[in-house]
Amino acid sequence: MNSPVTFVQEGSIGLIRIDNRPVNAVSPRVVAALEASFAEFEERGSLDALVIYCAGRTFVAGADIAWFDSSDFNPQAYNRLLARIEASERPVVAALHGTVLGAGLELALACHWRVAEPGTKLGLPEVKLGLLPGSLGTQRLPRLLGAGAALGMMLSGAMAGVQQALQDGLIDEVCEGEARAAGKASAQRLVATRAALRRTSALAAPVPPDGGFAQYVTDAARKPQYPARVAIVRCVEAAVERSFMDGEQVEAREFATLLGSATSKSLRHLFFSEREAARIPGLSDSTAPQAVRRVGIVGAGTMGGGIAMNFVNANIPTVLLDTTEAALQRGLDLIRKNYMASAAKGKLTAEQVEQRMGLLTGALEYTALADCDLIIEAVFEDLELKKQVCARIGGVAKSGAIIATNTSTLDVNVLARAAGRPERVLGMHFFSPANVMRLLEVVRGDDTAPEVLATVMKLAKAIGKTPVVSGVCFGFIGNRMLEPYLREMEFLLMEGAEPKQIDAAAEALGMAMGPCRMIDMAGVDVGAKVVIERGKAGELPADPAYRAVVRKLFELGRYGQKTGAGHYRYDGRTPVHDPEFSALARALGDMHGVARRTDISGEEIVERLFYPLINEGLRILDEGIAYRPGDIDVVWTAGYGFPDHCGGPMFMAEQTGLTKIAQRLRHYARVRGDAFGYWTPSSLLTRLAETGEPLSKWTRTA
Ligand code: T1G
Repeated sequence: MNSPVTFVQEGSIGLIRIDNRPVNAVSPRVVAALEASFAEFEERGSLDALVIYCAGRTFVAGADIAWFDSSDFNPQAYNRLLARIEASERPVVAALHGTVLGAGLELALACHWRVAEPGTKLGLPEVKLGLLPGSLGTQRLPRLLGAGAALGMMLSGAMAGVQQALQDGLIDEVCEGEARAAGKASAQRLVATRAALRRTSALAAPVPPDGGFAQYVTDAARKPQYPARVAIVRCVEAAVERSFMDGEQVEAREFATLLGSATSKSLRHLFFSEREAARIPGLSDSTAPQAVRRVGIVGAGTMGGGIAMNFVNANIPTVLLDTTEAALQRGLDLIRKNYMASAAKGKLTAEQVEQRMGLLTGALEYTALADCDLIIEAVFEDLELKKQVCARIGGVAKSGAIIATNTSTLDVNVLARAAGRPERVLGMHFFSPANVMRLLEVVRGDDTAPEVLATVMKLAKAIGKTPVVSGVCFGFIGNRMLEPYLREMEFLLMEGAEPKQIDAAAEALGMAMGPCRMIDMAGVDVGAKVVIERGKAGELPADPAYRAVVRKLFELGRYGQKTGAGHYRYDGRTPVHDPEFSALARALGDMHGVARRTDISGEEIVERLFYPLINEGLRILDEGIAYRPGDIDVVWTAGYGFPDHCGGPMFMAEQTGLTKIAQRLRHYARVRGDAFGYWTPSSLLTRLAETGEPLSKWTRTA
């Protein structure tokens, strides 16, 4: 196997080339090979300088995240090598391109000169993994930028462009051509001018942030589930107040603690799960995604408009169709209004607004869709209407076009058949607001062709979405797991728990919003209609108490925020306890024979909300609706506000212990009865609990 690092000499300049695709991540092999190459430079005393550069798409984009979970992970060898590079008596130049991140930027900081290609981005994003820069970034960056700017960069994990980096002193030069050649020229110039070597670790003690660190610590401590933030502040404090060597000890200690933290393990799990979710099992490499140069959206409502914005933002010409001039104009006006709001916040320029609006074409006739490569229907959630729309799209779409439905509850196979070409049809379930929410459930129909799936998965990433493939079932992955979550919320309400108590328990776990507030915000009517339709279709448990609360609220016109009352009364958007609702919930409980209780604990609420949700997720895996547990975790963290510091419901289930979850489900079956199977452990849960096989290693065999 070729070495990931090679050394060559060109004239009096040594060059070290790192080539560890895809992103030149630092692994044990890279460290060892880098050490050997640097030793070769050190031994060749005749050389005047050294350039370190990377092959492929980017300079080192960080340490290999997978390495952190191995027993031999230790950044100390890499850190010692960085110290040797910095201590070199001859100039060492970092020649940068792509995304210079984490251990990659830390390598550059140990060099004496940094030259970057235009378009290069630089950052220390470790905080997004629940970590901190563990190769002296917390000590060198403040010495280069000052503590305030360094804290800004490390606490946000944001990347800086080359102009910002040049202005801040993070890099020394932006080159015209390739970094490698520019690096050599810079090295020759440093030698020719006998420039003094700037060792970052020896720079003057960095300036503390205005007002010191107290406010940074206060702000960072606001989210105790993310301990890396306080740790970063502590390390920068050490960089300001103590010697480099002392600061190095502080960083090493804080890094080691974070590496073993639940939060970091969760965030690292999600990092790989999001990328794994984009891979479709069994799809041969020869299945080439097709080009999507023009998109059509049918339905200019809130969803259709939001969906259209995703494509326009990605510079893809988009046709937005509705059946009346008024509806179409409303849709176009709403899109413009959204862009103007972004411009008002400085996120877009006026020119960019016009450029995006210029990519949008309004249409009233389906024939306007004839040259679209992808056509998405986003009309009202009604089966007959969607079938008609799919049929009309199928009647005009060019051969090879992909047809997608944005349905969140209807059977994609039925709509695929209505389109007349089921192999070209799949679901693209966007989440509202569609131009904001990252998650996209890509629903593969029974007949969806592999290249259609591959095309949409690739397109999803191009428009900044996080795609997850789901099979066809009610609610796909997310909404299907939401059902038992909301079912138990309602039973708890009928037993006497208050909305605030339930929401507080869910939010204490880390949910962005408790279930009662979430339903009030999404609209009680939206959920109620689905429950009523499913009831009519005989798809609900034969339990008259099932989702009795949402149906009653709908009947009373209490739709939530939009009508000023739902589970709460609303003062604007502020939820206020509403005794009327409490009385209503208790009356429903009495009517359905639900025993009233006053001993409902937060722990019980969490178990009853999340264990049935997890149980349903295991059914979804067992049925092949989702490919992997990590896919389900991505759905819930990217689309439902599940706390990423818990890694997602499946990751949390593994940390909790499947045996315990199975036991608690059986406990509730005993104390609450299980006439409708609400508490029956799924067969996969039972199997894994019995065998002890880790969920994270589970793959579907059948
Ligand atoms: N380790 C391992 N694999 C990585 C990786 C990494 N750091 N970064 C990317 N990959 C893989 C990724 O899994 C995918 O693999 C492929 O590269 C393309 O990635 C000691 C402790 C660089 C901006 O946090 O932000 O250094 O799926 O699909 O959208 O202080 O990847 O193809 O098999 O994301 O163009 C710090 C994480 C680490 C950067 C490219 N660095 N990566 O985005 O492609 S901790 C990071 C990213 C550290 C030191 C500390 C992005 C990217 P596959 P991709 P992309």
